[in-house]
Amino acid sequence: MSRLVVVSNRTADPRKAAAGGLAVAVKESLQQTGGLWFGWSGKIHDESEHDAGYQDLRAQTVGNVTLATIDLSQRDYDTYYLGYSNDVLWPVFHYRLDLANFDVDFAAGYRRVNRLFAQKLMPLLKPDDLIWVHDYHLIPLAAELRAMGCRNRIGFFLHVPMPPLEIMAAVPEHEWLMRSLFAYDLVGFQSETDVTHFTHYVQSEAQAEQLSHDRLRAFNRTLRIGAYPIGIDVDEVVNLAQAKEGRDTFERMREEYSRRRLLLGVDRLDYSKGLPQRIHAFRELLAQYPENRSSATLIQIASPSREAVGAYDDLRRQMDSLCGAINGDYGELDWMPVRYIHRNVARKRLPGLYRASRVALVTPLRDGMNLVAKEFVAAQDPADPGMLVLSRFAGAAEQLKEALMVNPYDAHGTAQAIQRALSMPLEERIQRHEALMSRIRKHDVHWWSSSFLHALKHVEQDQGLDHNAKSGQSERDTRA
Ligand code: GDG
Repeated sequence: MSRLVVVSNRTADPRKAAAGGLAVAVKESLQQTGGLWFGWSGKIHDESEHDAGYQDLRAQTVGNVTLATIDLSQRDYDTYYLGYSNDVLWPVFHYRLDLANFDVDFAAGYRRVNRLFAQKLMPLLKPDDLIWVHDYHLIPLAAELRAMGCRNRIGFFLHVPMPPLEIMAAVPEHEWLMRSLFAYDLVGFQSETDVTHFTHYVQSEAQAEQLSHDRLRAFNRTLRIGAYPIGIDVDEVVNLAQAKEGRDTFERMREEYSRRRLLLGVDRLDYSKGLPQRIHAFRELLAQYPENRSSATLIQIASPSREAVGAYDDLRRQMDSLCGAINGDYGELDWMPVRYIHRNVARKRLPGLYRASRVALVTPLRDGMNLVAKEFVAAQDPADPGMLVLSRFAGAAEQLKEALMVNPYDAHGTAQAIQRALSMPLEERIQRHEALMSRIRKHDVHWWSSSFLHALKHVEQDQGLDHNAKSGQSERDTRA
């Protein structure tokens, strides 16, 4: 059996409780075959880049998995990570051109670190390794590896949305980025909408030929594409909801809110998640349906994220002010409409909190998938389930049709849906929950990684690798 090599911006220790979907999925697939997980250590080398050894690879073996990491210099961190990844690609891929900061130094840093990753990874590879690269930080990695002679099967999964052509084309390096994807053998997206956007882009901009529903030919290469919606580890969430910490949290919340109806939001504090719009919608609920005053409470957990990027600071201030205003305007001596928690909550406590909530508000303005929506459904009591209010702009909306779907920009319509969720009869809640749960179970995280890896193993490898490697190289040299 081929060894699996996973490459992502950051790695995680397989012995520790996983922090989220990617870590769970990667850990499990790596442990099955044994493998290598390569990425940035999370450490910044603050000395001069010319100091010997700062880019040395550190390897640590845990069971049958090797974690191999490198540090980044301050300049690489500023340009590749904060700059191009999180100040260009993240906003653009979430349709926020207004927040993108197109700086040529960022693009150069992004190329430099992708090349560095390839240089450090290349000597570790064996000929029949299967390589799986994750997310927007590493789009050009396969092209860099091919330029160094790598002929392995390489797959790529994009966790964030693929924007439409008109948005993608605003990135100065869009052609290079999209061409780089053709150095992979398989590119996976979260949703059919993402696949459609990518197909439309390469057909219009690169005269790609669609050979079949999942094969595209352009830049002298054939690429397999597909939608592989990421799932969750359902049993893990169900078990955590029933374990001690889960039950304690559930009971404490039910007691604390015995006279109230609890609504819940759990997100990283990120502008893609639609948090200010959610507070507006909740305010609208209190205005339109006064029976919720003194009765409905929204707990909004917003875990700190990317605080070194300016747009996140603005969002933090905006949330502080919106939550302060709604509590000031509507709060009573014994009731506050919003409990806003700008801290991380322990993973073991989340399922109990999900289960104690009547309604979850998962209303991103744009999201690749959104795992919180699936976790909330999995944690519910099937005999008395809470209801999911879901943005039509989350990737999860393609699968979770029985949620109450909303347009998060429409505060009035969202408030109506929240009211409907709060007053939904038990029978309807049970029916919707059953349908949602069966879909979440069928397409869980194990299905996700095994179906992607199965497709990658069986993809017919294109023979045009050398040509692609050369064209990738010359393009890079002229632009670097
Ligand atoms: C990207 C894409 C895609 C949240 N707050 C806390 C906490 N969380 C956990 C949740 C969930 C995870 O973090 C968040 O996952 P999402 O899918 O909602 O969002 P992103 O982080 O933006 O992830 C996204 C995902 O990649 C996977 O492909 O779905 O679209 O943007 O698991 O439970 N966990 C803990 N404390 C918190 O306060 N412990």
